[in-house]
Order: sequence, then C-alpha cells, then structure tokens
Amino acid sequence: MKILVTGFEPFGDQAINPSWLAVNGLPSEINSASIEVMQIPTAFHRSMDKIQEKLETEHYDVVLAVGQAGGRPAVTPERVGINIDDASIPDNLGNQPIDATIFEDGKRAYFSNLPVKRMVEALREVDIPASLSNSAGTYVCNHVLYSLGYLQEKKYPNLKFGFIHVPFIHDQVEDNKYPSLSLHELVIGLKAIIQVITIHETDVKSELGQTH
Ligand code: PCA
Repeated sequence: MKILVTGFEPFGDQAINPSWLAVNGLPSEINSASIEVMQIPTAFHRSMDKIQEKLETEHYDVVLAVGQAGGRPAVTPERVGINIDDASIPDNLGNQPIDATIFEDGKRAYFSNLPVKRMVEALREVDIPASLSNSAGTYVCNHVLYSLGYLQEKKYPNLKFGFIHVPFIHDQVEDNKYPSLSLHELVIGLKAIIQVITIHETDVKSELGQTH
C-alpha cells in the first residue's frame, strides 16, 4: 500500500504550520505501507495542482491531507468536503474566493471514504484528544478534501482519501490563549490514523455524532 500524506505551508499570521511539521515527522513505512510526504501551498488551486501532478506521475492507494485548525482542542478527522470556496482571508497567492463553486460538474459534497470513526477511536486509545468533525470549513482545507472526492469520483475510482485537521502546537500559543498539543502528540496521532488506514477498509457505527 502506498500512502501520500500532505501538510500545508504556513498561512495567515502564523510563522509555522503544525500540519507540515507533523507530516514531515512521519516514518517512511507504517505497517509495511510506504509513506510519502509532501508540503502543499496554502492556495486554493495550487494546492490541488500539486496533488494532481503527483497522482499523474505515480500510483497511490491513499491520499491523506492534513491541515491546521487553530483554536480546535483536538485532532479532528473530517467527514465531508463541500462544493464551495468561501475565504475569510486571502490565500498565500492573494486569492480570496467568496461563495465560489469548486467544480460545476461535481456533487454538492464528497464524504471521505476512509474509516473516520475508527480514526477517532484509535487517537483516543493513544491518549490524543480527538473528535469527528462534520465541517472542514470553507477555506483551502475544505477545497482539498472536496477536490480529492471529485478526483476519486471522476478519475481514480480506487483512491482512498481523507483529511485530518490538527490543533496549534504549543510554540504557536501564548498564555494558553488557544488550546494546543505538542508536535510529538501530533506525530503519534497521525501514526495511529495511518495504522487504521493500513488495517481497516470499513468504518464502525460508533456513537460519535453531534447534536450541534
Ligand atoms: N489550514 C487551512 C488551510 C491550510 C491549513 O493548514 C484550512 O483549515 O483551511
């Protein structure tokens, strides 16, 4: 099994992006699956261009994208990407799409086809705070998750794809203003998630839904 794991470059007012630091800390093999890592730009179309270039030159069974969700207290596998770009700040290329459809011929949403609930359970088993997220926002991370679903549907039917949002790491946070984890915890969490991917094709029906 070959897994491509991506992390983002820093964006907004942040000097680092923990998603890339954590992804870059992964070993090259987990459970005999080979892991390849790549940094992608925090830019609406360029981020996906880079992933598509990779998929065109090499075969991957899984693409797992990872991004920063500053302010979240937990590692959050994302359930779904939606067909809209609605940016509250410009991306790293200065683009700020508002209410823009990502793909006119795409579905309104694409659900990750990885076992997201098992991921949450695996994270909790290794003592990493985790919950299932039902919205990846409307910025570049949602764009990437949605576009991976689109690519899976239109071009790579066997591709497994998913998205993980990670909190800030301690270095980014002054006076405990926001929740944060250590970089080491993020790496442990991503390893646990990838282990799940290498073992399980299907998800569990555990009670991880939310009332709001
Ligand atoms: N987080 C942003 C984009 C890049 C990143 O790491 C997001 O959640 O959309």
